[in-house]
Amino acid sequence: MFDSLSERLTGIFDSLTGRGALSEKDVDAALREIRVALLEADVALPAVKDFTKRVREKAVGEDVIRSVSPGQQVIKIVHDALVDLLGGDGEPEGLSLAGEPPVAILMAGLQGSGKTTTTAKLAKRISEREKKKVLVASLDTRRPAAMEQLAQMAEKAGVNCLPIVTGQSAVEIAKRAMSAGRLQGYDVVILDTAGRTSIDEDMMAEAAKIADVARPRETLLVADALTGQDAVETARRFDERLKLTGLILTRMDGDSRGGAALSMRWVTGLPIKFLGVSEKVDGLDAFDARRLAGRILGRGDIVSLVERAAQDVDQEKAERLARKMAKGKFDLDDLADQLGQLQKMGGLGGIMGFLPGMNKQAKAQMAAAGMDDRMLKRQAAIISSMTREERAKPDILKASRKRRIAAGAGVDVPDVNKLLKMHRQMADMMKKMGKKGGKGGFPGMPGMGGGMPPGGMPPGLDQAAGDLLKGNAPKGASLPGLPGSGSGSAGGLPGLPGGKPKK
Ligand SMILES: Nc1nc2c(ncn2[C@@H]2O[C@H](COP(=O)(O)OP(=O)(O)O)[C@@H](O)[C@H]2O)c(=O)[nH]1
Ligand SMILES: [Mg+2]
Repeated sequence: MFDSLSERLTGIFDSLTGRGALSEKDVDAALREIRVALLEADVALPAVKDFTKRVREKAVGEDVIRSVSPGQQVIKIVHDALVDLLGGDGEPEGLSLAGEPPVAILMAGLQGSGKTTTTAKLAKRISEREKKKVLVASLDTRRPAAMEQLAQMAEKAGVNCLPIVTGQSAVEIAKRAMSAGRLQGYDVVILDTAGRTSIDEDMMAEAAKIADVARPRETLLVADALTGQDAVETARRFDERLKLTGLILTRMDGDSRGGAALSMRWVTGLPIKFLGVSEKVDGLDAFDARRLAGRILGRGDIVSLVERAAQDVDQEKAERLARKMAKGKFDLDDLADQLGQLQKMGGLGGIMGFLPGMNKQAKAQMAAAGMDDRMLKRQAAIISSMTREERAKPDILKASRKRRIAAGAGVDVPDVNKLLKMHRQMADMMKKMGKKGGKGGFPGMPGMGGGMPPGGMPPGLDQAAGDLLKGNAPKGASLPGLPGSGSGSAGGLPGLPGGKPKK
C-alpha cells in the first residue's frame, strides 16, 4: 500500500535531512516534489494544493529555522499535516449504534466497491466485539447472485441473513428487514445495497428512498482504495444525496496508490472508519490516521521512535554498559540487554517500519535472510539457556555445553555458534572503539552519544541492528535505508552491506 508515494517522499526527505537550516527555498523545493508525488498517487488536485499550503505555512517559520535538525522538523510537520488531513490523532471514530434497536446501517457505493463483503465483515465485527445481535439484508435486486453472495458471507461471519423473497423491490426489502429486526429482537440491521458501475440518478434515488424507510444511524460509503481521481467525484455525489456518516476504503491490501483515502477524506470531511484488508470476513481494520500517515511517508514516525527509544533505554544500564565497553568488555548479558531493548521497541518489524527506505523489497530481503522477530527471540532464548558463568565468559563454551544450551533453547548447535560469532564481532568492535578513546560519543550504544545524529538512528539501535544483520544477510543482499550507518560512525558498521543509505 502506498509504496510509490512513500518511496517518493522518502527520497525527498533524504535530501533535506541533515542540512543545517531550511530556507524558504528549500521548503518550496521539497513541496514541489511532495506535490508531484501526491498527484502521481492520484490525490485530487484541490486536496494536494490545500495540503501543501498547510505544510508550507508551518515549515517556513521560526520553529524550523531554530530547530536543531530542520529536515527532521519538516518530516514531522508533513507527517502531522497528513495525520490531520486523515482525521487527526485521537481515538478512531467507531460506529454509533446507540438508540432504540434495531439500529440500521446503510451501505452505499459503486458496484464492485466491496459493499457486500464489507457488510459481512462489519456484521461479524459488531456481533463479536460489541456483542450485538446483527441481521444483514441484501437489497441488491439487480444482480441475480448478489443475495446469495451475502447469505453465504453472512454464514461465514456467523450472523443471520434476512431470508430471500424473490420479486420484492429494494425498498420493500428494506421495510421487511427493519420489521424483522424489530420483531426478532435484533440490535443492528445492516442493509447492503445494489451499486451501479457509475453514479446515476436511479441509484441515488433508490438509495435515498431506502434511507427514508430505514432511517439509518450510519450511512457508510464503501469505496475501492484503487480508485484514483474519480474518488473525489464519487464521494461528493454520494455525500450530497445521502447524508453519509463515514467512509470505508476497501482493498487496502492491494496495490493501492493511496490517493483515494486522502482525497475522499478531504472532500467530504467524513471520518474514514475502517479499512478493508482482505477478501475474508475478518479482513477489516479500524482506521488509524497516524499509522496510515506513517505508511504514506514511508519513514514512519521517526519522531515517536526517538521518543520511544528515549523512554525505553534504561539510563543506568546504559551507563554501566558504557563503562564496561570503555574497558573493552561486552559480555553475553550485555548482548541480551541489547536484544531485549530491540524487542521492547517493537521488535525488528516495528523498528524497520519506522525507518526510511524500508520498502517492500528490503523487507522481503530481510525476511529471506531470516531477519525477523523469531530470530530475536531465539537469540534471547539461547543466552538465557546459559549459566551465569557462561554468559560472562563465553570462551568456556565447548561442544558439550553448546549442545546443552541448544537443547535448552530449542535450537541447533549452529544457531548457538552463530550467536557466539555475532557476539565476538560486536565485542571486538567495541574493544577497538574503546581503544580509540575519545569521550564515548560514537554512535551505537545507548546513552553514549546523547541524542540522535541528524538522520541517524536512535543510539543503540544502529549498532545492534547492524550487528544483527551481520552474518545473517545473504551475500549481495543490500539493506537500503538503515540510517546512521553512513559516514558518521567511527569504525563503521561492518555488518551493513552497502553502509550508506540508498538514495
Ligand atoms: N483484496 C480485497 N478484496 C476485496 C476487499 N473487499 C472486497 N473485495 C473483493 O472485491 C470484490 C467485489 O466485492 P463485493 O463485496 O461483491 O462488492 P459490491 O459489488 O460492492 O457488493 C469481491 O471479489 C471481493 O472479494 C478487500 O478489502 N480486499
Ligand atoms: Mg454487492
